Amino acid sequence: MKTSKLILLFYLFLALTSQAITKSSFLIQNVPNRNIISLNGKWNYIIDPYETGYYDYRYKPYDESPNPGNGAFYLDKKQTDKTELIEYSFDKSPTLWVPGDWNSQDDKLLYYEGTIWYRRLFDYAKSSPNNRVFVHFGAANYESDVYLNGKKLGKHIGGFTPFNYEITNLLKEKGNSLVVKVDNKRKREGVPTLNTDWWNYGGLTRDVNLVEVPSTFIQDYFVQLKKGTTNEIAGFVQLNGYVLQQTVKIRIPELKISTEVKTDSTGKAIFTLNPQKIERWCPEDPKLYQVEITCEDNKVIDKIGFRTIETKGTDILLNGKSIFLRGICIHEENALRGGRAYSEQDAQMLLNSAKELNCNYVRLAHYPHNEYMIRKADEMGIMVWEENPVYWTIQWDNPETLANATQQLTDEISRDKNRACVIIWSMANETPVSDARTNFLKTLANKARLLDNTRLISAALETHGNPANPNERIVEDPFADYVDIVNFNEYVGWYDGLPDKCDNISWTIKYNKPVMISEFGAGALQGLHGDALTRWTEEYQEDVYVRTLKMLSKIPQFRGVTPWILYDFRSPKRVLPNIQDGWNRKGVIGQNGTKKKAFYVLRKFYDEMEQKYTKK
Ligand code: GCB
Repeated sequence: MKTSKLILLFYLFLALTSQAITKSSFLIQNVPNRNIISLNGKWNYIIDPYETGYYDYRYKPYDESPNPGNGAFYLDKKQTDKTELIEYSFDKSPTLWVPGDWNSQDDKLLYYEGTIWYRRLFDYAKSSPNNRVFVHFGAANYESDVYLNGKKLGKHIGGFTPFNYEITNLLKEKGNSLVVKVDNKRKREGVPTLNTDWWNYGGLTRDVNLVEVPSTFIQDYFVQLKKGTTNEIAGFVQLNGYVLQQTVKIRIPELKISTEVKTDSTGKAIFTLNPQKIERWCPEDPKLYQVEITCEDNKVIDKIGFRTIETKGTDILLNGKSIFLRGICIHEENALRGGRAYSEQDAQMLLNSAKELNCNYVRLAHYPHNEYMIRKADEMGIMVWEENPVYWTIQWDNPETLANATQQLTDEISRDKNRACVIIWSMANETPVSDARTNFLKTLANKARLLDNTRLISAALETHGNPANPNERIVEDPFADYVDIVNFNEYVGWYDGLPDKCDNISWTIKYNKPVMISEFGAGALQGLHGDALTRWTEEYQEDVYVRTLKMLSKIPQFRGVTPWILYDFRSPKRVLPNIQDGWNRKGVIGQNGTKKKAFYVLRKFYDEMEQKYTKK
């Protein structure tokens, strides 16, 4: 093609993308390994509980008005003329650290639920004039409106998934103003909804990066073992840009294997690789291979592990071998800091604690955690359950709520589909049985299977009793028919009777599937001691652990457990003075990092289970 034609095409493409600029319709895969400039650091902020910077006095959003005037905060207006009325100033406002929740950074924001405006100024020189630039947010809780240099880039809903916008045409070399309105008000129709048992941390809670890519670039790819095979690597590559039909090369140097495929008119190509012998990823040897994907102007490198995960009858098979999942639930929180976990160090700390328990598995509750967690787990050989924030009572009949939950699930899978450690996509937690609920969850499960058929589907279900037999617990939920592993939460000994009740419980579980217990536990204030019948003592919690593990071990299909929870965590629902003080105390490790007695009970149990399963 002649250069002049190419240039024409390029400008045509630019015109098209600038029109579509308010849509964040796709995610860029593997941002950490791209050409990125971090926008982490101090951002000016304005607390705006009445959303004065967003709505005019008739409550019309400024960004729907052709002449927003001086009130719209996103315009980031400066007082240059002393007669002009401007009632805000980012320049004179304090700063918050990004990434990070706002609640733990300033006492007066601890309970704040509402809007805060963030602004960050930056200069940017592209390394090549034809390159494209995106701004990428790891997550912002819950709703965010993003503006660059006074123009709206888009709105994102959902507190735990990434989003990006192209800013190529708005970017200046000097003095860019990136403004984000973040609103963490809980909403009835939201996902999650009004009621949760965790802290509603607001803000730009994860990394913010500028990503520079060539005009046509490798936007996405999927590289995993093909379902049902042990040595066939299969997947797709997706290009984005103006020359969509290209030759793409996929190479795994250590396996001495590569292939070349042609992308179609939509920029997509599927491929397979048949290496002679793959060292498969497993907790004992979390082997990751360097994978290189190259198109004309772009090369992306990732580290990817290959393993199979499937169920057979009541067994869970990792690489064909029956396993027991020695797990623990984790919230995305650093208890020592009392705030959202967001860094590689936080991930390392949390997963180290799980390793100390001799875990080979973690349940990342109750929403997608940051990417550091997943990548660390991949490196450390810890299998992962990821969860969509469909928690307790969602508006099952609201199509917008379903669309929202589906989008969050899609983005979670999109981000983490290349991580071998992820073995389970969980659709929901403790949702009340009804037709509307089951249809909602079925739609999600179908979507997850469509996007990724290489992993297992589950959900944390509930149990019910038998009026005729107080010692019988029944697991019977129509959604259990649609999952690969039956998981349920139970609190015998804490919400349901005293610890010795565990000794007499019998479980009725009719499914011929592996069974895991996604939660059990009891509250204990670290350092509070007494007899085993005194609530909130470490001894009470210890007793619940001893008896529960005995009780669960009698279930023939028992293949794993994730007690609730690794660390104490903040929850505004937990108000008991001198005991809870705003913290859920079910951690096996306290708020100060000290292990409780139950920690050692669990550790011992896991050592025994490891022995038992290595002998198998
Ligand atoms: C549950 C929930 C979890 C709570 C926990 C508790 O069943 O799934 O989010 O924090 O119980 O402590 O009551």
